[in-house]
Amino acid sequence: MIKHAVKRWDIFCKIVDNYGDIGVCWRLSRQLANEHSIHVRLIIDNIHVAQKIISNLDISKPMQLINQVEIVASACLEKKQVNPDAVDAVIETFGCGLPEQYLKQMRPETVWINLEYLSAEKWVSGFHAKPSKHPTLPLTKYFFFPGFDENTGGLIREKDLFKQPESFLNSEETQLTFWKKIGAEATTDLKISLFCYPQAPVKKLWDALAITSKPISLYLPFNSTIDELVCIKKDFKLNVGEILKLGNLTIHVLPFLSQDDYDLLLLGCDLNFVRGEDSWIRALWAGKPFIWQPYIQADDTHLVKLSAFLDFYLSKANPQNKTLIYDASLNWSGYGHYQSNRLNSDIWQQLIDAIPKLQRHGEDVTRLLSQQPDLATKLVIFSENLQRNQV
Ligand code: TRH
Repeated sequence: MIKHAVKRWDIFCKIVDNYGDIGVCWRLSRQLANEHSIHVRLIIDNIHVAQKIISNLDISKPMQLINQVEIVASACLEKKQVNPDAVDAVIETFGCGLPEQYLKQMRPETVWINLEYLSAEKWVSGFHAKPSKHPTLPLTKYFFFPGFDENTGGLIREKDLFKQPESFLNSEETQLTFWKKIGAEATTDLKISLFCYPQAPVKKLWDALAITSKPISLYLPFNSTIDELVCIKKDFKLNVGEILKLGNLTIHVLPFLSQDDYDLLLLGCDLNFVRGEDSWIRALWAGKPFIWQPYIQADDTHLVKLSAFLDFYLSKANPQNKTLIYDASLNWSGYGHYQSNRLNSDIWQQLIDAIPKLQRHGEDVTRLLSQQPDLATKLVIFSENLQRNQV
């Protein structure tokens, strides 16, 4: 049992693909355990993928305590080593479903919440915190929607999040140590990080960056989409540690970083390309200009999500910044669809030139959002209110 823990929560994580599911669950679990003194049991279906994010995870151990979080391989459920007897709240993430046996053992008073995907769409606040009764068992599940306005579940944000940038950005020595640690040289180049899905027009971006007037270093943390992404030459492969020169652009292939180091990379760069859910929000907290690529969905649903976010993010931006970020984002995500009416070959050059102005805008949005309560805090309050029947 974790020291001083008064409540016990089970968080279920199903890894669909990529790293977002476990990325979000791991951040949330750590925060609940460390800031809210909750004994969190994180139950993961694919411990091998989880190891990418929780680097000190020992895959030979079905149960282990890391950073005050008890990590459990879901195989333990089958062996009936895990049950909801003494659990106060059960968090099902992204509609992953709960095992039948576990569900049958749940007490009616146990709080059951489904943590949904993040979206800035307007309908989210209307659906946040709504209940749904189980068709046969005496249980009610509540839908908790993260979001950008006060009437949603908020965004994941740790208590000390903004202390880190200060100490990182104010110390040259800390920065030097960081770049060395991740296998990159410190440079005075303009710095860009790149994490995207293979559909992004990477080659077009690189071609444009190669002929900019400024030297640019682009940092590419190694991940499973790199081979599909890189189509510069036939049969070309990029390996960790490799440095590739294309005109004024230097591409550094980094290892896949720990979550904490990835956050620092976002902070250390002048512009970040991010994707999915978790890196998106970390880019927002870094306060640097960023281009977000949503997870690609059928019927271009991701473009609806993208537009909703841009409407929010750019609502107070000046007209030039607004047009620029909108066009760059649609180019990046809607490649093929928006090419004819939106594509402007100078867009990436314009984006580079606008970085200082975009940064000021990014900082304003970050400041505004950081005044709202964070997701973990809202989740804890919501769960306590449910226990007292006050929702
Ligand atoms: O990996 P993703 O594409 O995850 C996606 C989304 O969450 C999507 O909504 C979901 O449906 C799908 O998964 C299943 O992108 P995301 O959300 O940014 O998650 C990446 C995680 O990996 C995030 O926690 C940051 C972390 N990361 C590192 O720890 N080190 C790295 O070097 C990099 C590049 C990322």
